[in-house]
Amino acid sequence: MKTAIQSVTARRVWDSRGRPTVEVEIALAGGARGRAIAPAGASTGSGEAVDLRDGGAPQGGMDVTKALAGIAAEIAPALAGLDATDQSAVDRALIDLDGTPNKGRLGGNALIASSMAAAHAAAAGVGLPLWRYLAGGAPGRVPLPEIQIFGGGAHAGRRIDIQDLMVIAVGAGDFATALDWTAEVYRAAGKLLAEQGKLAGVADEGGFWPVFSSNEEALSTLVRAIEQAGFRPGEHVAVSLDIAASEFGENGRYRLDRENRTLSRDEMIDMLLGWTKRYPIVSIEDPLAEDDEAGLVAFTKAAGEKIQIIGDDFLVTNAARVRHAASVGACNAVLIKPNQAGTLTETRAALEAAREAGYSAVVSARSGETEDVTIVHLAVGWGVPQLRVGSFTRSERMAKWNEGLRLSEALPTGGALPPRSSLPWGRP
Ligand code: 2PG
Ligand code: MG
Repeated sequence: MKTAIQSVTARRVWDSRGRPTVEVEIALAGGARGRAIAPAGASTGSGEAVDLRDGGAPQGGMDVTKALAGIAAEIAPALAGLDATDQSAVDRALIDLDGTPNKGRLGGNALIASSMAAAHAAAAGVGLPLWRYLAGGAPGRVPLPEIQIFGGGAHAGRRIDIQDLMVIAVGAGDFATALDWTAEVYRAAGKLLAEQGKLAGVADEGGFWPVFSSNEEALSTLVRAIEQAGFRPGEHVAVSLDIAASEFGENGRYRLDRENRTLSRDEMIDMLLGWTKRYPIVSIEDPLAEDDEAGLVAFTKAAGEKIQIIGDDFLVTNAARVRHAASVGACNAVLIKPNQAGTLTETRAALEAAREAGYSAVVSARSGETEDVTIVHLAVGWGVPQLRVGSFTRSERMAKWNEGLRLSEALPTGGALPPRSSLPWGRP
């Protein structure tokens, strides 16, 4: 069988934070090869698959030699001979071999790189680009980009409490235009900050790291940047936030260091609802902490008709969690991060659970990334309507946007974005 796995090899490569990570390369009997690199989060949910890192002093404890050793000693022999086109069999073998609920024994990093490399090899083995292989006959479609302009939280020295201030070019008709508009907003934002003397650096995902005195100042500056770039806020370009509230909230209390105050759950919800009234916000991710289901339910009840409410730390790309969230009415969209799940099969299951629940979905990169563009193919092949990969600078981010441009040329639908009516803010 040409698509039987012949060899699995791993190498240590480096991510966008200069930390070691895992690359897996799989060769098939017929000669086809595929490879993939594990990304890494910094503001992680407690329920996600955990990476296997060496600990100790070298590389700040982040080295991956144990993960590589596990691939050579256990994963390679277990996958040998399996049909790479049978993704669920490959992933089942990985899950069984690891044997832990959080994939901590062999490492989520070892598992996701292996799982994605198998998909790349399988696609090459049957002579298809990855997106088309994953689409399985469906037409595929480019996703609407969600792009970071300002970074904060754990990705920017906690200079502001909230983690990501992003834009979505809701008025753009095609992928390339969405990127053009975002580039203009990014440039305008940088100019504004420089004029105000507030430009402190660049956050982990490439967005500006500003010196703001409050979280809301970041929001109003972003809206001004949209205007100065020549767009109508909310109509052409809208605002999207990742609050990443698990980073500063626990037991229904939310500590805003920047503003030197602590909010109750209800005060946190009121603050966010106030923002949604004053600013053209179409989407908010992790508005409350992962341990605050009651808060997420209350916020979804109050704002879910109008805006997209994404569960990241709360849902961790887990189908069972998505089903539970739908049963209690928490969130209305799921972030899809393959390395939170640990295998492509489980990632896909979370997406299917979202579809069954009527939830929207956003494929997302991590704050630690590489040149690997697998997630763009997942979004296109699986028909996920939105894609988020950080800012509009730095090549680990631009590699994904540029791949989206290439796929726009290859797709039957070209660069056409999902119809507005299929997105949460376009529903009647
Ligand atoms: C998030 C991600 C991406 P990290 O919180 O959504 O911004 O961050 O990869 O650090 O978890
Ligand atoms: Mg998040």
